[in-house]
Amino acid sequence: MTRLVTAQIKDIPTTMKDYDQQLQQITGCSLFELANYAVEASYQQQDLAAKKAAVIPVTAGEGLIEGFSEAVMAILEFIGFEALITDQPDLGGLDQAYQLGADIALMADDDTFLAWNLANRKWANNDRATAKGYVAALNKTSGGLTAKSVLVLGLGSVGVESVKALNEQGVSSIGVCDLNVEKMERIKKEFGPSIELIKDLTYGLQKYDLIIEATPAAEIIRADDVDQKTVIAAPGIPLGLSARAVTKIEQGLIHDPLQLGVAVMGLEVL
Ligand code: PYL
Repeated sequence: MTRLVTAQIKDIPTTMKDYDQQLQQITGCSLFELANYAVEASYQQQDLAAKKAAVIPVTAGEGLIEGFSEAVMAILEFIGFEALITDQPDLGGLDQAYQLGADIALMADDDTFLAWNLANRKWANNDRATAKGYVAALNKTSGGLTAKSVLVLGLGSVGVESVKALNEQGVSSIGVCDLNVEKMERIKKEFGPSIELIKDLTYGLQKYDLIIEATPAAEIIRADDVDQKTVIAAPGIPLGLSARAVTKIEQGLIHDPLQLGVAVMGLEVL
């Protein structure tokens, strides 16, 4: 997992409305609708208003990211939760969340970002939730994924979870591309004949129009690799497209640093 930096998230609290409008233009769905779709639920925003979500800053490892808790809180509030950030970090924060009657606690260290429903014990992991959110967004943007072909770039945990989610959606062929050939072979062993190993990225980008870009690499997708049919759902940080590729596919790109993953986590634990 690539660690976010403040510059990537500091504007989230003030730009949620614009973000949501842009998401609607691309996918036809708001953030809340996409999160519902991703978790196969039909919550109403008023269902969330009665739920208190506490974001607990975590100082372990590399420590706090300035603006991280604020961004997570803003996303949760935007989709309808009552949200707060605990004054105390770490276990003191968990204690405070419990004392304040929080229903849901969210906390992230360098490797894992979790949401935990303190009442019903439901649990969500950001990697899984992000994969589900981006597969839902790709689905809506491309008019459905059943019997389609999708290329997954990067087999870190979001990439692997994306393969699982695509498989559940009935995608007929899933291309996988990673620098580590053993990772690709493990996925092929687990998911069988629907998996195509793509060892040449340029070939893969020519063959597939629907792409999940889940790599930590910048500028691996160039303008020549995309056309008007290309749809890219890109949870990868930083974005793997060159500036010219972004301009060329216009309405065919879904990318954000946190919003989709956090919204899905929130609904997943209800
Ligand atoms: C959860 C994000 C999504 C992408 N990268 C992940 C990341 O940056 N993880 C690290 C989060 C650390 C948060 C820090 C804090 O401020 O509480 N411990």
